[in-house]
Amino acid sequence: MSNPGWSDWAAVEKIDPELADAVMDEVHRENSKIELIASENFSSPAVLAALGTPLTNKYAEGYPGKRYYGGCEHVDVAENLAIERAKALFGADHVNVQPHAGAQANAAAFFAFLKPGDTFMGMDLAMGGHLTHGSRVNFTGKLFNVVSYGVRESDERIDLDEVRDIARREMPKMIVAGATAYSRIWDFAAFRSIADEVGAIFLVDAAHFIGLVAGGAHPNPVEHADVVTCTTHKTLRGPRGAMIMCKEEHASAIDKSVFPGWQGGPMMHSIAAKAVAFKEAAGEGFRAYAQQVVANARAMADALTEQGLRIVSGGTDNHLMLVDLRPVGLTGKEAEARLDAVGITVNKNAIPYDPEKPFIASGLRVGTPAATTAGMKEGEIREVARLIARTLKDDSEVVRGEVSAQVKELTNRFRPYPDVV
Ligand code: DSN
Repeated sequence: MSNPGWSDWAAVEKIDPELADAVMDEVHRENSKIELIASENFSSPAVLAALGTPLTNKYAEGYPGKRYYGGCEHVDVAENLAIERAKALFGADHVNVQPHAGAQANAAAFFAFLKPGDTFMGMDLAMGGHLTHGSRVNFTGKLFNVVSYGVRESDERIDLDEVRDIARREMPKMIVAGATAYSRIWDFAAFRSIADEVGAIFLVDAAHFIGLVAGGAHPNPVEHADVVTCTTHKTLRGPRGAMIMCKEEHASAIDKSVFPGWQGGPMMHSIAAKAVAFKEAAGEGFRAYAQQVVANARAMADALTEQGLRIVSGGTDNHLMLVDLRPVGLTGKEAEARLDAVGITVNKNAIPYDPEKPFIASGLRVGTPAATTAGMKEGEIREVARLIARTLKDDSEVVRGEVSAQVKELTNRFRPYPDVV
């Protein structure tokens, strides 16, 4: 069956032209701008096709073989494929593929081990952590007693002695490693030994770098942590969603915490698309992709440094970097808007010890997963870095025009959906 009736874009255009326009405008935006938001990527046609299937129709509360609804025999196959593929890809004892998003995965994982009022330790949002690692405005900061670690001011890297000192003093029940804006490799073994010393559960939020793990371009946290949460749509290039991997001894607590603890019916269409993404990630092409993401990030960091910008911690080991804009006298907010105007998409981001408020910020976060999917290699990435630097240093109309033209030339050659014109 090559052209199933449900996958009919023309029907959307006919029934809802307003919505169809918005979707196509977004596809054109993705095709015509250079995408450098570190948490974004372009999923494959196979992942997109699996998302748009009638599996969205099915209620399947529970788990394969133990559902609260009839008629689950086929969605059971889809969920088991996703589970078994993720287990093989990451060497996990147990995988739950139902979390709708990273924050829900973290909520379920936290509540598998913590009660309100318990102490946990995570990386400060202002230093690169995630909202769900204990920010005051997030449920984690409201319900738990949070103790945070950051990075050293001198080299902007995690100080494991400080992490150990805080852990010994505060005796957290859980220690969380992982971030949204940290460009260095985590020493998972050291975190594991600190967690063991104080009797804490060790959780790694691998949302950002999990695709690099799948492609062999980053150490695997599953070998060290009790629990690993991650999203499936960032470096892993799957559908928007998440999953939790854990040691067998925690399997029942994690499953119960996801359902019925935090979620109702799983999104079976999304789980099917996760299965497709895991199959893609197990292939040789994905290994090459992951290595290229890291090579491109290094090329970007080096080229931006040559242009006089400062990269936080002096460089990157993964798919992203933080750029300190103070040498060019711009805030993150100004730089984000200026780059957007020439067709380069990034996000403003606080840098460690940032004097600005987060909504203004002194930095930009720059990542290479999406541009690498679009086909860019080191040569093009260095060219993009030069365009970024030129735009940040000179706000003239002439420069804006020249850079926009060069962006257009690049996106004509490197775009995620070349068949859409
Ligand atoms: N919002 C994601 C990011 O941009 O890193 C994390 O959840």
